[in-house]
Amino acid sequence: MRLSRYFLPVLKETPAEAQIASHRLMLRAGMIKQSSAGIYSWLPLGYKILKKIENIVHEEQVRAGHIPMLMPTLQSADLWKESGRYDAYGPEMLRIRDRQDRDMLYGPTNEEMITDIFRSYVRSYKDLPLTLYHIQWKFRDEIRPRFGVMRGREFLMKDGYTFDLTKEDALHAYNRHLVSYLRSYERMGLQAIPMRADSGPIGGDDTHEFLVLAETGESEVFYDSEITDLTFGEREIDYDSVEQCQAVMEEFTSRYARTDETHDEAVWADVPEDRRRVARGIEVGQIFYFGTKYSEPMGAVVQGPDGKQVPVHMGSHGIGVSRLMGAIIEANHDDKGIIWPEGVTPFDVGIVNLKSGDEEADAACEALYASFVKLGLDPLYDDRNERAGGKFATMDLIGLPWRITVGPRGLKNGVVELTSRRTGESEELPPEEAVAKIAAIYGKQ
Ligand code: P5A
Repeated sequence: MRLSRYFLPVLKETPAEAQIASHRLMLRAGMIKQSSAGIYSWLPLGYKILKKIENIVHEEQVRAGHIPMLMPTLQSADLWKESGRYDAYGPEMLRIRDRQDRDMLYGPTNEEMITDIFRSYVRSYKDLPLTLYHIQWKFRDEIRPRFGVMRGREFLMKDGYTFDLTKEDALHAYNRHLVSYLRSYERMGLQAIPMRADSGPIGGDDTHEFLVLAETGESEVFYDSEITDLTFGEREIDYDSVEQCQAVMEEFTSRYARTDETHDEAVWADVPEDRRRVARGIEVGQIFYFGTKYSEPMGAVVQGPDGKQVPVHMGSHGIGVSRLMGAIIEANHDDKGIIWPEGVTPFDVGIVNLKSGDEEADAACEALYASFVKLGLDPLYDDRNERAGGKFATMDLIGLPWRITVGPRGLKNGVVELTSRRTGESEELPPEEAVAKIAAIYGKQ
């Protein structure tokens, strides 16, 4: 993309309404525009990153054997009356009446709708296990929407639903989700710690939230510092293996890590004092096992091996896709702007032309641009007729991990400058070598 042809409405001033860095930076970098409280338009740059995050989530869900689909945003109230949650959900639910006077709602989650789909088609235990998921907009009329996309009213969620014959199988599905979530967050450059949590309006006994540590997080968390040494890394996991998924689950959840809702002073006292940490965190996902809470009242039953009809054991598992963007920025920024991890960067590399209009500089930039495109990479070329300072400020603000600076002086010596956004370190090298280096970073040799 050439910046002169893109739509990147960056703001020079710091927006007064934004209280935390990620919100400020998303507005300044022209990624989002508020349309009403807690509801945002995703401008091209923000949209591009949202799609990247979504894509990682999709890839990791499919890798775990889960099946993508899409349910509507608007739901009939009837299903929620069946499960008993229509009244229980309270004022967070946006209730709508259509022209036929039917009660509708904008879905805050989809347990009821998926249970209805399941009961319409699945009859036998032989069709289990089954995990269906979608990535769809949700609406929750939050009393205090704030911090930009972090606590929105309309937000994008990945929600997956598991159907199993037994509790044991459902707990394997739970563990499988935990593994797939650890992988997903790490690919986004985040450490998200599973913590024992409260199940709130979704229900059930077993639930973990995934928290990214950040001073601006809304949740207070208590954890054993040993937990932050754990990484999932490059391990290959067989998602069908109960033992392997359970081993990961145990490794990542055996140490003390809880949100304030489940914090227990008596158990906390057993953690060695020098390892006790109290901090704040951003909840970027939550997994639930709730047994037959929905399948029983809604009649989601299958014929078991003994011929008897039994309600299925269910779980639901969510990732806050749009919230993740805020969380990634909270964990990756400095006073100049955002620093995208390579896994979610909107463009792979920025090209800054120090002297647009200079024949040699223009030609060198074009050649770099063409080389990247040929390699299947996605460069952003700042070809605008602006002063160098402004171009650097924009690049730093939008936070591409790598920048190549091209100017007449360097070109005389046959070199361009390659700069890491994260470390600020630069090196001069011939253009082909800069391209090779970037290609290697993104695995595109
Ligand atoms: C799990 C999937 C559920 O709704 N039902 C389907 C279960 N869980 S949850 O914890 O309530 O939400 C899942 C994740 O969605 C994000 N989230 C939000 N993001 C932005 N703005 C909001 N107002 C908001 N509310 C929830 C969180 O990341 C949460 O973990």
